[in-house]
Order: sequence, then structure tokens, then C-alpha cells
Amino acid sequence: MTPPGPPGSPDPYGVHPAWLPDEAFRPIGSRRTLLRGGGPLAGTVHEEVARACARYGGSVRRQAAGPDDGAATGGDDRAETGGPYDLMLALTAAGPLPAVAEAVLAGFRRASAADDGPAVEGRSIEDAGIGEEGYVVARRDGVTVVLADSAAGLLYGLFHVVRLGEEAFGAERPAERHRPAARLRMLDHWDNVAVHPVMGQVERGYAGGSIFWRDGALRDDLTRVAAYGRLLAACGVNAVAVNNVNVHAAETRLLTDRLGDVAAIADRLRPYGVRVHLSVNFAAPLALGGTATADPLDEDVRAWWAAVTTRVYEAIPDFGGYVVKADSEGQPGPYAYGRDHADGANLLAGALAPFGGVVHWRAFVYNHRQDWRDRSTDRARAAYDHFAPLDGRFRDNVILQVKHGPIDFQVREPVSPVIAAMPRTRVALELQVTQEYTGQQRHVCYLAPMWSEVLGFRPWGPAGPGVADIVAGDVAGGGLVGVSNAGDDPYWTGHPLAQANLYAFGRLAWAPSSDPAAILDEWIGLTFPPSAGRDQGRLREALHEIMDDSCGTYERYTAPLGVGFMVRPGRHYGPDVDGYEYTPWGTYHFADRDGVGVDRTRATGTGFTGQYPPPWSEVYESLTRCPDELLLFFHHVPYGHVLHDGSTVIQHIYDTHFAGVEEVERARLRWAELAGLMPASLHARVRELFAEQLRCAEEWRDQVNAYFLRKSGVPDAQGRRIP
Ligand code: GCW
Repeated sequence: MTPPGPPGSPDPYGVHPAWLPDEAFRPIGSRRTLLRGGGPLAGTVHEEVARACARYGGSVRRQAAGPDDGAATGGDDRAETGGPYDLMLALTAAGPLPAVAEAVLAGFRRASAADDGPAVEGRSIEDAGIGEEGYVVARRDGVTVVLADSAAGLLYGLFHVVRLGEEAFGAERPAERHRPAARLRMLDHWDNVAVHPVMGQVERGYAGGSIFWRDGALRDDLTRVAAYGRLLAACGVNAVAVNNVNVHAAETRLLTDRLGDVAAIADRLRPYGVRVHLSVNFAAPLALGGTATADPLDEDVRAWWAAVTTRVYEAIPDFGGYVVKADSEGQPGPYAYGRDHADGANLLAGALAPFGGVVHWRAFVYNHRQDWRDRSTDRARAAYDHFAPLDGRFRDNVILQVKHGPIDFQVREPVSPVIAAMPRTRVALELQVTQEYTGQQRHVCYLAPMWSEVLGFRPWGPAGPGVADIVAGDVAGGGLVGVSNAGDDPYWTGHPLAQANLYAFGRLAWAPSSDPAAILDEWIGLTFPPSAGRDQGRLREALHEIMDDSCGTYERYTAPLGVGFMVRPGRHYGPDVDGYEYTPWGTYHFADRDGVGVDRTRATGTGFTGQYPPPWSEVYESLTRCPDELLLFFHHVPYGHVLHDGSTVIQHIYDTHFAGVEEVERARLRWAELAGLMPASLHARVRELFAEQLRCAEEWRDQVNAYFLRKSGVPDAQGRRIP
């Protein structure tokens, strides 16, 4: 582990501690802790507490097996005299517990047997166990107690205490059980082993290079990988895919002769309960020379995958599984052999099943060579059209990984209809933490409010389940996947405030109904701990002002009313209203002199609205009931169309673009006031980025407003200058 640096600043290795600065461990490190539990993950807990104690003068005693076993670390070891302890972290199975922990456990079991059990985060109590990865936390008789059935639960419980800070050691608190809503909480890295000529080391990466790979090889020093695992455990992520879903030549070999690289990464992440997954090339058997075909129904192909997968598990016994992008944007897949996605996914699932591994099969499949003249083809329809008919055909270790919207991670899209269309398939929700379409980590854009809206969306109306219930369901849910925004940048994420997105992804995957502002608050408290002479309250207030609605601000100065994709082609940064209009990518807005928007109705358009169950199939179909923010996603309307707030579409475009830029300017000034409340280098980095954000937002405003003024000829009602 890296030695500690001053709070909030890069440590001697040049890496910012993100949400785990040493200061966050002061409350634990200055107290007396008993740790009861064996095994490597409990070892991680011990290491964390011991390190904090070495810094802040507390003590920790570890008893791996039970009360008779153990050694103390730290100064004031009261354990020799039998206590008292301030904090007890114990596995329920690790021998008879100290009386206070026993009392907490008994109380918890009694309460969960009754219906009015202790507060539970995520799901309802169906048994008296704490559950895989879960923990119970309580404060009783002056002792803070954390209990877990598994060591992973202890680790998550420890980070819970870190989040509580001093509060953890204050008033008594009744037993609360916490456990993750979703079993799989994964980050996909679009990292290339070999630098790609167009996409670079990390596809859509805005935070420097890869923490795993460099110039065609595994990095020599994997310290950063371990530090990443630690950050992930502290926000609840438990799986990582270590390479890009576009699997090129060097990356294809990770499965075979370069497997040792993957094993080395797994070794660094394992102590934090994070499992490794691998993106694989569907044509790997062909590419690596073993077979004459990659046909999923071919016996040789099946045998190849079985043998290769067996070797993967020999090297990495807790390997998570494969991620596959097939028949999409040029990647190989089962279509070449006249087979479908179920045949393809089941082939890999069959190879993984004996070892308990899963296949994340991506639903991001569409025709990227579409004829823009053909108005009947609709990219939004593609995933549903390809996958919905296959419901029920996938093996139970296949997880269909679905992007949150039907197009491609735009700042405003409806929720993908695929999520509600496949009741007999495990579905995972894919979110884009890396800000490809949301400012590329040069713009402040706190994404949790958008994700939270997606997770709370109820495809069958208010009485039915929400997206979170579908993807996080214990047996049938596929979990949450985020495309990581982390790289080898000293602040991890390029923009220091983009760390909040990584943190929030983990926290929402653990507890999807969490309030995004509360998550942000938690992140602020950890990342900018109170320290001498600094007014943390002021900083907190300002950061909320800057970040809470920053995604709304981004939406206002970019593409309006859900129309999406007015970005510059290829790089996807900055405005280019017609950039994709006459291309094969299927991302059009159809603006002309009379109006704008895509008619996706059943009555007169592409019929996409019919992919939703009622009530949404009706709501989206209806021009009057369709929510304004999605109006142009579903309808082509005249510029004079009146929105629910009484404004016209054209006036809304002007107003939101002026407002968005003003909001950025306000945020920039607010940030300027915060110099002195954090390390100067961090402040300066964000200040510089704000200058770029403002420049870019003005460009968006002027290009979009000028474009629509010229098309429509309708002047701004307020007479503002539009170039
Ligand atoms: O959003 C698009 C990106 C591609 C990416 C693709 C995908 C990894 O522009 O760079 O490829 O999505 O999700 O597969």
C-alpha cells in the first residue's frame, strides 16, 4: 500500500486518495478495535484498521479463529486486559462472540424473525441470516458492532463505519442490516492492451492511460490496481472487466497465452472482494488458430471454449466470466454462421457453467451501415428487435447487458424497452460512467440523478416493479454495469469532480433507491474531510450548488428535448448539429424549416413506441402526454408546438441554451470562491477545466441556437443576440 500523504492532496506517489484519504480513518484509527475472523478478506480489514491505528494511535486485536487466538497491533492494547473495545468487527461464525456482539446478533435475529425487523437497505428480510456480502451495524453499551456472515461483509461493514466517521462512535444505534440490492456490481474497462491507432490506450477514456495496460503490455507496477480495488470496495463494486469490449488482436490473447496478465490483476483485486472478468472475441477459436470456424454449434468450437475456460479457472479460480460484444460495430458474432445471439451466448455459458462463471452478453446491436435515406429503419428499435424474440432461450448464467437507453448513452433518452421485454432472461443495466457523451470529464456532470431516474422508472406504470427491481432481483437479476471513467491520471478521473460519478455508481449499484444528493454529500464528506482551518460547511454547500443539477445544466446547453446526438462525429465532443445527419449511424434529428424530431409513433412513425408495455406505449405515442424532455425523441413537431409549460419548442431551445451557459458561468464563479478550502493543485485543475467547459458550452449554445434560428426563421422572443 502507498504511504499516506496530506489529506486531499496527491500522495508521494502522485495519486489522489479520492474518497479514502487517511483523515477519513481517524475515528477508527484513534480507537480500540477487536476483529474476529479469519481468511484473506478479514486480513484486508485488519490491515486497514492497523494502518489507521499506526497513524492515529489506536489499537487493533485480531482473533482469526476465535477468542483464544490472536495478536494485537498498535499502542494501547487493552485487549490484554479483556477490553474494553470501541469497535468490534466479527464474523458470526468465528466462535462465541463477545457479550455485546452476541446481544446485537440475538437482537437482530429476533427482530428479523418478527415482521417488523431492523431497517434493511435494498430488499426485504426473507431469512434471519445477514446474507452474502451483507453486514449488521449497531452501537450498544458504548461499543460499535459490525457483524457479517462473510468476510466480504466485514469489509463492506468497515467502510460503512468509515462513512459514518465520528458519528459511528456517538449515540447508541439500533441494529441495521445492509446488503447489496444487486449481486453483480461491475465496472467494464474499455482499456486496450495495445494502443489502438484511433481509440488509443483507453477507448472513450478521459483520464489518461490505463491502470492495467501500457503500450502493449501489463504494467510493471500494479500498486495502482490494488489502490483501485480498495476504492471500489469502499463504494461497493465487486467485479471488473479488464479490457475493452472491442477485442483486438493483442487482447484476444488474454484468454490464452497472456492469461498470466489477467491472473496478476486478479491477485491485486482479490483482497478487496473484486473479481475479474474478461472481454472476449467471439471469433477467438478461429483467430487463435485452433479451429476452422467459430460457429457456436460446431463441436470443435465448443470443445475449444471448454478447454480454454478450464485453463482460465486453473489460473484464476474465482474468475467472474466473459463479456461479449458480438455482431455489433464490426465485432464478430454468431450471425456469420446463420446462428443467433442465444446460440452464441449459450456456447460461452456452457463453458463457464461448471465453474460458476457468467457471460455478460451485450444487447448493443444495431446496423451501423444504415442508409440515412431510408426513414423506416430506426436504430432505437434494434436491441429489442434482435433480443426480445430470444427471451427464454438463454442459459441461466447468461446476463443480457442492456444500455440504459435505446440509442447510446445520450444525456436524455427514454429507458430501453428491452429491460421490460425479457422476463425469462437475466438482464443487467449498463450505465456509462465515463463521460463520452456528457462532457468527456472536462465538464462537470454529476450523473447520479440521471441514473437514479432510470433505476426508478416503472415500465408497467406506478403499480409495477421498477428497473432497479428487475436488474437487481436476487435470482433473476443481472446487476449493474458501469463503463469505468478511471485511468492513470493523478486524480483517477481526469476531472477531480468526476470521481463522484465513480463513487455514485457503486453506491447506486448497492442501494439503487439512494438519493443522489445524499450520495454526493457522502462523497464530499469523505473526499474533503474537515481539517484545521478549512470551512468544510462552505465547501459542501458550494459543491452541492455546482454538482447537484450539473447533468441538467449539461442537457440544457447541448441537444434539446431528448433529440440527442448533435455531437461532433468520431470524437463525440462539442457541437455539430448536422454531424451525424447524413451518415450510416442511425442518429438523426430530421430538422427542416418547419420542425424537428423523430417520429417514432406507431401511427405515423417507426413504431418504436410499441416496444413499451402500457401505459408508456400510450404515453409516448401521444403528442400531448409525452413528457416534454423526450418530445423530440418520439415526435417530429413544428417549431411552434407548445410545451406543457406554455413555451414553444423553438423558444425552449433558445431559453435552455442561454440558461445552460449562465449556469456554467455561475458554477465557475462559485468554484473560484473555494480556493483555500482544498489543495491548490486540485483547485487549479478544476478552475482550468471550468474555462474549457464554459468555452464549449458557449459553442454549443451559439451553434444550436444559430442553427435553429436559420432553419426556422423564428426570432428569439427576448431579442437576445444569436449569431
Ligand atoms: O458509445 C459507443 C462508443 C464506442 C463503444 C460502443 C459500445 C466500445 O462510441 O466507442 O465501443 O458505444 O458500447 O460498444
